[in-house]
Amino acid sequence: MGIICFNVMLFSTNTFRLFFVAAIACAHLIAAEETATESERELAAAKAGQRKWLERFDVKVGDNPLKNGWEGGNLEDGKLDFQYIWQLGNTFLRSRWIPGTEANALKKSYDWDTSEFPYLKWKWRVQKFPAGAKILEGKKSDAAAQVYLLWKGFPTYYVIKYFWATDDAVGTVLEQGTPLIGKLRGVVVRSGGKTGEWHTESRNVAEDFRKYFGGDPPGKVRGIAILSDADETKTQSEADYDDIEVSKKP
Ligand SMILES: [Ca+2]
Repeated sequence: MGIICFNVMLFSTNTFRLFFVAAIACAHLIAAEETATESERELAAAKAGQRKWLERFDVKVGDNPLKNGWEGGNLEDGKLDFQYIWQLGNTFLRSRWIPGTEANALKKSYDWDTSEFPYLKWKWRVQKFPAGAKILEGKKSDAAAQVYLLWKGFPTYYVIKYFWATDDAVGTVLEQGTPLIGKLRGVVVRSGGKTGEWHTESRNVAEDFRKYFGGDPPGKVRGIAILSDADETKTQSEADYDDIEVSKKP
């Protein structure tokens, strides 16, 4: 469809109006095609009980995420910058770190059994990387996009963070916490790259838990969070999120 539309637009340059009409028509066609494909995929997977949507952000632009089941994760000052953005028939969530705040974060309670649905999949794209950030260096530890999971064991809480880092090597692992407070492991799953490009991640969360904590998860995942920050580097940090799902297969 993309090539056909490109050609239509290329050969519709007689007048600006024709070009404009062709461009709009192509945008609708691409959106319709993506929607149809996505709908078919969703229907088939749901019918087979293979996956469940956690969040697609397909709500009205201008809505407040805090009214759609999400809570502010920035407890210090409560300042947040999250917006629903609509493009090509789809709505997604944009997160932009506000200078002077600790982080731009949202969290949502979501119980899910990783023994039944081990995979977490989501789409994200970075708009602005925090320049000079280094995950393992406390005074530079920022990332444009992060997805967190929480397990409530007793007495230990467990957190796995998935980072899209500025330039740390993929596979870099951040270790924080103690058994009495909680243990956190953060892994860089993507690093750098072009801004403005969507990427999809698929993680076997049950396997990651065993790998990073050395045993099975203490029950279900209890919550998920997304975060952008640049408070250490005092630069900028911005990313988009969409289509978060859990599934039985990658
Ligand atoms: Ca969406």
